[in-house]
Amino acid sequence: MTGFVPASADRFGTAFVESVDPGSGRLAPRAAPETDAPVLSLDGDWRFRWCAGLHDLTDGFEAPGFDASAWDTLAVPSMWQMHDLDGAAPYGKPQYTNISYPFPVDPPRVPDANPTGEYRRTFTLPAEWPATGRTVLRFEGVDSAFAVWVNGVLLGDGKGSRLPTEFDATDHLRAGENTVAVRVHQWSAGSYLEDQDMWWLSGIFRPVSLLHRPEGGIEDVFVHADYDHRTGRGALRVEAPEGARVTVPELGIDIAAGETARVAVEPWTAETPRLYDAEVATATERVRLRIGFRTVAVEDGVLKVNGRRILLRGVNRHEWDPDDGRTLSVETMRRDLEVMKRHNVNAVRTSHYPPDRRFLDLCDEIGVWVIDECDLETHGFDLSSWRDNPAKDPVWREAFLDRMARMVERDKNHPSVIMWSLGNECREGENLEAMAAWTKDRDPARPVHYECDLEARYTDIWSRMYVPHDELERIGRREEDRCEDPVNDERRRSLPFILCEYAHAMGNGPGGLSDYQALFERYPRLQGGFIWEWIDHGVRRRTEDGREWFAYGGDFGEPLHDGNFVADGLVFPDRTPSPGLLEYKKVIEPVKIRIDPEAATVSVANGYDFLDTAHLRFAWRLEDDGDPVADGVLDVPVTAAGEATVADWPEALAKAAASPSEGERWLTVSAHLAADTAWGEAGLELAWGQAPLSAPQPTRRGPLAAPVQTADRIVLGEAEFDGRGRLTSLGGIEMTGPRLDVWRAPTDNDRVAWGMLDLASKWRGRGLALDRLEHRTLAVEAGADELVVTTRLAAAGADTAIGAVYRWRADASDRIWLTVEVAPEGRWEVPLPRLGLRLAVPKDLDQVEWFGGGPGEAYADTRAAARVGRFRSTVADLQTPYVFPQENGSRIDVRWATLSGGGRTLGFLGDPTFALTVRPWTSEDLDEAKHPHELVERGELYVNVDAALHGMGSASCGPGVQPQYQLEARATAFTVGISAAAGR
Ligand code: IPT
Repeated sequence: MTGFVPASADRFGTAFVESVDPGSGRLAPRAAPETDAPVLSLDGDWRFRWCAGLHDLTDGFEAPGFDASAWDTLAVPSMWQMHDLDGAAPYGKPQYTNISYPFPVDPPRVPDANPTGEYRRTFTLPAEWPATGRTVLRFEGVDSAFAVWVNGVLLGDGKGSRLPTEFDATDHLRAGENTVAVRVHQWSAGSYLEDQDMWWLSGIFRPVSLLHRPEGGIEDVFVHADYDHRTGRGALRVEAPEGARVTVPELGIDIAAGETARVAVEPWTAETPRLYDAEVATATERVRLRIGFRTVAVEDGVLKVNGRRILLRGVNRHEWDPDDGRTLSVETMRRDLEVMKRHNVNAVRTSHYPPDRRFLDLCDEIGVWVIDECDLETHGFDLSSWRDNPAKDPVWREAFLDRMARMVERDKNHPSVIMWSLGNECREGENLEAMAAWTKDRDPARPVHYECDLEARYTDIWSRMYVPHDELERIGRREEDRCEDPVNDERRRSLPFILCEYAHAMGNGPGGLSDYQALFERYPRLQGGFIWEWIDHGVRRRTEDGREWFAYGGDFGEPLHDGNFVADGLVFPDRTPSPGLLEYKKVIEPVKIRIDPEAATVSVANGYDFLDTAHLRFAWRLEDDGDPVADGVLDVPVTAAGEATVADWPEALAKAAASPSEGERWLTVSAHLAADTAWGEAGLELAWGQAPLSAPQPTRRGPLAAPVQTADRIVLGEAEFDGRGRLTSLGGIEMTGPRLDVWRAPTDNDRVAWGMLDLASKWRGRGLALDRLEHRTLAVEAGADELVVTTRLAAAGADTAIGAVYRWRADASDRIWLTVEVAPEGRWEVPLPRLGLRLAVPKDLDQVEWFGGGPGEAYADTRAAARVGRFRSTVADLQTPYVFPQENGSRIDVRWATLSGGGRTLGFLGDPTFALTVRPWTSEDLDEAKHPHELVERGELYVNVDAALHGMGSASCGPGVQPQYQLEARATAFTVGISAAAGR
């Protein structure tokens, strides 16, 4: 490491802003553990002035006598662009870009329009503040460059937004009242290193504090707490100032700093986050530590913790709050971890910067594996072929090293941190290699990660993003394409592999998770991955009449933006789980339950890496057509991690299963938390399995009725048709349709495809124009026992078409049966969005009940979480409010469904199943809308009864829909029964 530059008075203004130096006047980075030395928080209201640029600064604002009483007040921590966005937005607005820098790429220069915040506050040094020792001013995070004065004296300046900075304020403090002034610039040379895919926001956004540093105190500690799984013993050694003692009362440890104690311990893992309270003390200071014993190693080509292979069921987590931006409360951090753990997530990559340090305390306590990633991304240089990329320019070397050191030193004592990541998307360069070398030297006990080290020359694990399934399988077999250099090839082939990003959770999807997980479970080399990403970064707004909505790129009038690409998380901006998270939970469930009806057994495979199943309770439930028949508990012998057990059905289950079934019978076995944990309450379901115990019920069909034709209509059983063969009512319920429909409001995965013509554009293209098909009736024929309506669907200008023949029959059950024979004509080179029927029905039929897959939405490649059962919902609750409106809400494998209300019921019966959506708006409305609050309910409900839908895939960033989930356009037929009554 190069040294830290001393402060000098001319280091502010342009020279400072555009300097590649990471800062001046700063103290060396350190862990700064919790201490008994006095601490004074400087969070709260500060005086604030927003300036348009460096030409607009306030002279002398740092002087103690300066009168700032007319200035605004602004909360510290906060981000200034997040203020009053529905009102005057006094400090500018957020801007979102993904890869592009939002300013001309001319490093290290930044625009003249460089919004700057001037902050001031006074504070009173408590009377008991020690007169000896030093006093340090600590900033946990300031975006992006800042200079600091105490009582009018410049202490120094800093860059590196998501990293801590400390200044020594001792010589400039006085007893009683003091003034601290901070000038923060939105743009700086540092911005070139902070091109993460997120909103550009500024300010003192993490806490600020004043720390007393006693003489002979503990400036820093470095805990080395290994675990030897062969002996069950931990080895503890703490680097601390000479003379310090280290005590761990629970373990009877009392050693000097630098000494090693070896004792039997319970190891720390993400599944068993066992922490030991420890203290490191000198005569003048005591610091508190929470120690977790664990050993991370790459052995035999596999990443192991405590001697066992781990499987990362991870998410990429940006820090986001829809009201406050990247300023997060501890409650929000805890909530993130609770929601993750409740959904079986066990790992976080802190994309793409170190999080608020308190988040890592919670990771230690609650238990997740963390890849701690440095605050570094230069992605925007990609757009100019990586010319002048700071990663390979020696001028930037110190800035790179500085960032890494500040992260590693701050976070080195966290057991949850199992890997250091150099950053994201900076391509390759010597500065990255230097970071890796420094890190390995400083902390040899953790592997180094960096995705753009393509031949894994300086990383310890091979990492990629968005790899398609087939290539991943080759990597799993260690049969990947060769590196150019044979030496690199051999080494890389020996490394474990992770997907630091995969399955882009933008909008509806991601599809194909089950298939990824199957590969992770099959090949030891594939150690899992991290979904992109945890949360939609939507900004909460309100309409004038008070309705909530979430803004994305472009909603603030940004001249350059990347639209809703910022909304690609597993939870919505308000942190409610999306269907994607529920799917992920099922796919990564820690135990796999398989029911064998023939053998009358349940097998439980324990997929935890460390935990046995003692913390789980198993339950069974038998249902006929979704109606409860019997339930009970299942005794499953405690099963060790990685082992499987087969349990016989209990007597009560065997007996109930042998009773005659009323309808389709399903057995569900589920695993629940036996007792409360830090993140979930007793009873929380973590895994389940299902099996049918009887075949689907055949539908009853009576003798067929004959169509009766009058002058202007046709009557068939309960159904009435107009002269052109269109159904107008059934059992007195008026309706429009059903008619063949193939359109869906394109999903983000249909729409966005970097560099390729996206599917939605092909669907809309002139050759197909599936969004504007016209229906033409070719013939209406009333036969002896059926009405046959022959039609053709085609769009103006298009030479492709779909032939559709509707065969209507009525049986004695008052049900009408519709079989649609579909025959695409012309050249079809792309899959269909969907294939099904659409009809409009009265608005009051808004209570939906179905027997089939549920409770949530599910599509061909996102269906793991859909279980077979009986579900009820209002139409409103069937909708998934994706931040950008798109196809959503389809229920899969529906055997039957009813829509009721106003004393009437409309029933649909599958042959054998269909997919169902019910909406108060049309697919075209969904397609048109840019935000959910723009959708206006129409006067009727729109029902889609679908034979099939094209899968979701992950093409918004990554591979598209796998072949087995594509909806091929080909000749086919499907049947549905409709009645103005409930039931079968
Ligand atoms: C990848 C980025 O690493 C991540 O930050 C995010 O932008 C993601 O894409 C898409 O949401 S990089 C991409 C070019 C593969």
